[in-house]
Amino acid sequence: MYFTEQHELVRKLARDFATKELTNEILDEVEETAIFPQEILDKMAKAGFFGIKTPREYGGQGADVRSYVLAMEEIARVSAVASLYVSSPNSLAGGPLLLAGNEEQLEKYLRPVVTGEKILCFGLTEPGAGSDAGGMTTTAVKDGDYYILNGRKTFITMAPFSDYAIIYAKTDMSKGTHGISAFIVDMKAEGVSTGKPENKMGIIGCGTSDIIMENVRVHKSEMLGEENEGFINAMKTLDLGRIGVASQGIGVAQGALDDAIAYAKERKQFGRPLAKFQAIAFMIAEMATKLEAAKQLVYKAAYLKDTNASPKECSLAASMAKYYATETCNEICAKALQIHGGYGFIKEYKIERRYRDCRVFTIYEGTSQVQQMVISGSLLK
Ligand code: COS
Repeated sequence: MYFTEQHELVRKLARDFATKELTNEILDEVEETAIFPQEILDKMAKAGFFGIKTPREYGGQGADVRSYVLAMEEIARVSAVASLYVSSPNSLAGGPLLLAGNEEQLEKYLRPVVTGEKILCFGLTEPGAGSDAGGMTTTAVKDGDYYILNGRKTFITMAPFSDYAIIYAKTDMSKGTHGISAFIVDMKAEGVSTGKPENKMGIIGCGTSDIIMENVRVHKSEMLGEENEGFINAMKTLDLGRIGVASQGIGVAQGALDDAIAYAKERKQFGRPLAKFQAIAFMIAEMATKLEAAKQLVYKAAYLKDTNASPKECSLAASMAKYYATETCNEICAKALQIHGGYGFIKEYKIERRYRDCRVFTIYEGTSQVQQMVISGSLLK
């Protein structure tokens, strides 16, 4: 309903890429080593996955949000961690630049992100400011043509190997969310360091760490957008980011449902396949129905963005999509694992990894409770 033939071609391209390149052997190795192969990243860049929505003038594909959603869904269906490498350049790295970057910044930072030559991470969260993003304490104090940044960002995806970070910092402590600005910080600049990569439950193969800034001098030309407009930049970025996480949710859930159906047809107990037991068949019916509902929410949110619906409508739809798709994904993965019985609990079966990977979907880029705040806030104004 929401897609054209062109969109279906994008889906096919992403599905073919995922099934051909993201083999079980490679994904098992990623789990063991916690390193994602550069060779696959190079192929992803070449296939255009890092700039799906980026305009062609900056090296991207110039496609729309629905194309992004379909690519994310198909890649996440095979590997959640691989889909994170697609979402980052399109969303949390590319998003703030496309929203507020000037021509020079777009050439310098966006183009190499799209080609895969550089990695840029998104530094919003702090140890004391997670859901309350506006409560950040990182400061940027003006000193001539420079700003001096001090503070600590936490849980930053890709920080351990990023070339640059978009850092949100307070430029006016008295103005709350209206006193926050965005800066592009060189991760090799004096005073920047990263914490140790976190030992995570899932999404293994994409490092996450703190970014620590001690008297880091950032030239005023590296400010992204206007002074004190950073919070709005972060929120608008997350409006798209949340559609990306929702797409990961429907992709991983589809993979889990596929696994559950295959296993239920093959595994025999009491002399017949599990699929012949109504308890299992009805579980599968419920999983499939909820997944379809989640997909419709995600596709609608993308469609609204593509058709320039009002920012409020887009924001509401993105939060509903993320909330429902990621909660549903967790439910579907738990049920798919249950259908696998004891085999679901061992690493040999893919469902074990999907179950761990999707746990973060209801947490990162705004918890389910933050989505409920956005949804209820829009309805109860
Ligand atoms: N688009 C444009 N503007 C937005 C916006 C959006 N999506 N969301 C908020 N704003 C604006 C508001 O309109 C408001 O402007 P005014 O003061 O002029 O009315 C301003 O930003 C502040 O918004 P609000 O008062 O709602 O801010 P809060 O401090 O109450 O925080 C939440 C709102 C909780 C929604 C926000 O802090 C949030 O999203 N937190 C989660 C952060 C997150 O997702 N972290 C994950 C990081 S990436 S892994």
